[in-house]
Amino acid sequence: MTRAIVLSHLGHELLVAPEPSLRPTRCAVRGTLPPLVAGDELEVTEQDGQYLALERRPRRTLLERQTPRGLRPICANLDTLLITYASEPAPHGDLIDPLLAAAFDAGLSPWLIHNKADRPGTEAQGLSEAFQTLGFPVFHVSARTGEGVDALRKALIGRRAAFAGQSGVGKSSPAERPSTRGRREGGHAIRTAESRPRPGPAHHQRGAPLPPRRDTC
Ligand SMILES: Nc1nc2c(ncn2[C@@H]2O[C@H](COP(=O)(O)OP(=O)(O)O)[C@@H](O)[C@H]2O)c(=O)[nH]1
Ligand SMILES: [Mg+2]
Repeated sequence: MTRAIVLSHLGHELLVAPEPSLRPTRCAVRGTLPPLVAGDELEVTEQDGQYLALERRPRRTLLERQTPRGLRPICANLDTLLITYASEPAPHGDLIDPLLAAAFDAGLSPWLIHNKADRPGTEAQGLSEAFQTLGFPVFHVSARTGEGVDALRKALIGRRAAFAGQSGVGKSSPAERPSTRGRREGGHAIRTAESRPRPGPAHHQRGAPLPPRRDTC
C-alpha cells in the first residue's frame, strides 16, 4: 500500500498525489470510504498503473464552511490558512473575520497575505497595519512582480496551506508563480477555488494541493 494525498474530485474518481513521486494521478475509490476532501490522506494500492483508494487516514485538521444546511468539510490536514486581500478589489468587510474564525475553529494558523503590493491601496494597507498590530503574521507580496513570494514560500516549507479570500485578490497567482529558485522544497501549498463575499458566518476556499512540479513551497 502507498500513501496518497487527495488533490481534487474528478466525478467518480479522484486526482491524488501518490508517494513517492507525488505526480497527480487518477484514482478509483472503494465504495466503503467516507466522504473525501482535498488534503485527505489515503492508503492506495496500485496495479498496472491503476490506483484504488482503500482507506482514509485520520485527519489532523478539517477546515469547514458554514452553509444553510450546516457545516460542510472543505479541506483536510492543513496547517495554515492564507487569508488574502489586495488593494483591488477593495477588501470586503464581511469576509476576513469569518475566515479568521474558521481558521481558529479548525486549529489552523491564520496568516494574512496582502497581495498586489505593486498597487498600494489605503484600505488594504490599513488592514495590514491593523493585523500587524494584533500580532498576526502579515506577508506583503506581489504575484505580478514576484515581491515577497519567495519569502512566503520559504515560510511555508513543511506546512500545508490554502489560500482563502474574495474573488480577484490573487489567490491563484502567487501559488502559480514559478519559484525564482526553480526547485521543489518540500511541504505542500494549496491551490484554491473561488469564494464570493456574501453575508454569513464563513466563506472558504475549496483547496487542492498544487501539482508537485508547480509546488515550490
Ligand atoms: N497588479 C497585480 N495584479 C495581480 C497580482 N496578482 C494577481 N493579479 C491579477 O489579479 C487578477 C486576479 O488574480 P487571480 O489569481 O485569478 O485571483 P483569485 O480570483 O483570487 O484567484 C488577475 O488578473 C491577476 O493577473 C499582483 O500581485 N499585482
Ligand atoms: Mg483563483
